[in-house]
Amino acid sequence: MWGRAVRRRCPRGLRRGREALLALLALAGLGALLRARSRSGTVDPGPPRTPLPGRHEPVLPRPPLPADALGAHGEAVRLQLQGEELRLQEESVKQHQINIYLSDRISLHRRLPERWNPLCREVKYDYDNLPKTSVVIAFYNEAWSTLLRTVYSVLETSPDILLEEVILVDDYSDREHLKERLANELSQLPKVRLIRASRREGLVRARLLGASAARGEVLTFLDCHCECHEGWLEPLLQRIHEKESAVVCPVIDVIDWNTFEYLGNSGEPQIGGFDWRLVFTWHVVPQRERQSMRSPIDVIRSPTMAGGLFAVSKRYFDYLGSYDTGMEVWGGENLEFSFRIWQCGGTLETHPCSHVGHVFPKQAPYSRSKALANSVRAAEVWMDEFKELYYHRNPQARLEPFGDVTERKKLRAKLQCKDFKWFLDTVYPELHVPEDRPGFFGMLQNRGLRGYCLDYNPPNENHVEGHQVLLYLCHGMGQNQFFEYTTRKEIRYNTRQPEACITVEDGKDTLVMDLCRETVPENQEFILQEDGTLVHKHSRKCVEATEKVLDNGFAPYLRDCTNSDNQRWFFKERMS
Ligand code: LR7
Ligand code: MN
Repeated sequence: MWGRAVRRRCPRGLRRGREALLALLALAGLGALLRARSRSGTVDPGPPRTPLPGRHEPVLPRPPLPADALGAHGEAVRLQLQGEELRLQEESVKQHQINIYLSDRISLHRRLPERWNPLCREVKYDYDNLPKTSVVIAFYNEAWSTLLRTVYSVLETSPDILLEEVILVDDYSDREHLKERLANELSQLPKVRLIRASRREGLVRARLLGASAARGEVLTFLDCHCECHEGWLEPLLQRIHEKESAVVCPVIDVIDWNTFEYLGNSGEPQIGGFDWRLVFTWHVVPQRERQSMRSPIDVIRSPTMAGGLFAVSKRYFDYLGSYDTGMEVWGGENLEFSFRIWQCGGTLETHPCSHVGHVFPKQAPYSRSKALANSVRAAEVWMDEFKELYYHRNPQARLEPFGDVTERKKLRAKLQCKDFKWFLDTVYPELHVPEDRPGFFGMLQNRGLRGYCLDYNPPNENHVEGHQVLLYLCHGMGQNQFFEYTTRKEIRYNTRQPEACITVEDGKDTLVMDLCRETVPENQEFILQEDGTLVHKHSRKCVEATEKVLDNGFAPYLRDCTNSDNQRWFFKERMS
């Protein structure tokens, strides 16, 4: 069974039960910090750890940290602040969407706790034969401590023998601390180079600037707010050594934007997918993939990647056409590259033994409006007729100017890449492919309550089911008002993953969402008649637009069939 995507953008209420305990711990940590300061000079290398057997020395050793350094082992920190300090913390969150006030107080050399499958410890690597890598990190206006922590973590976890260099690409940042001060700081570090863009390039062209300067055989891309786990690099390089056309991602662990807690997990990693709005999604590993793995620490094939963290042979990257340089700022390049890898003969994989933490910001710290045009470019070049499914669910996309993609189409022809149908059938068979029959998808409008459409707005992006379906003024933008009536007689809400179907629980009269099933349960079956009457098969009642109980909005309810216009519905693809 294709399981539910797990929410990565750290949910606020996720660990509410532990809140009190954590607050206490943070208090204790602060107290301890004060004590540590007064006992000046006390240092402690942290909890004893057996070194990884047979591993090579990193570029830089980790300096010992004060015994009570904040968050030194990836635990959550909550500073108890007041007045000016509290204001500064809030300001840092406003500016970076990350609690940089706290980050600045956490060591740049902290060591994350071991959170991988214990089998990973035992793996022996073929160091003498592994290719060397250039680590490329593009950044735009990143805070000092998150950027430097990324750099140090690479140097302190990557075996010297495998790391060619770290290339930082400044994508035309305008913050003062990233100018001379950064150049000076980095010039003290071994193997680190700094390249600056002369205008804002966006992450695609910024990464390519780095790639073109790279001397390593393998390119390893990272975001600029990452922390590498011990042993993260070997598995990536080993895999590319075995198979040059493998593009390999580490497991991306969450670092909380507010507490800097490392939420690494030694369980089975998740793989990437997408929904028909072309939004990236996470999934549990499907059974078929698990069965083909030779061990729990074998690579896991993944239909798509999140985008920021992966290793690829430089030669293979160039062969594949590197990136689409017509993509601006942020977004879309991850799906475009994923489709291209698979369709043009490569494989995209996640290695369970390679873990890298990533700070997921509270919300986007800069405008991401270019993502739409970027996604359209990906759809136009790689999705064939399936791009229509995307346009149906995102009508704005059809109007978006996306520039010229002839070169990319030529590349696809030159490499004789497979079509999107092959990709869906072979690489991502779990994704439901909508039928989108004319007249049976889009907004579901009511005839009596004019201008109102079925609308579903789940409070949590990755927990699609469970809430009531309502009625709002039709907006024609797809998304929450997009439904598909299938030949199986379901009303599917399939802009998101996992897909949800409208259902009515026994004895109830409200329409709610539940997961769609392999065989359609009776309470998810609706008959849309030619006159627009929408009959719930199990209860034999009609869906009627009515005023919402206990509220002044509107919602659909099951009522005895009366032939009124409020019981008639019709699909409309767009406003007109
Ligand atoms: O104009 C820009 N120039 C840049 O150099 C915009 C961004 N960047 C840099 C930026 O400083 C960062 O280092 O590019 C990197 C990625 O930008 P983020 O961190 O703002 O992106 P993100 O982590 O929110 O987004 C994910 O999706 C993006 C789609 O374009 C990229 O592929 C990111 O690399 C990717 N991040 C990850 O995969 C980490 C895990 C996130 C998830 C899921
Ligand atoms: Mn990022």
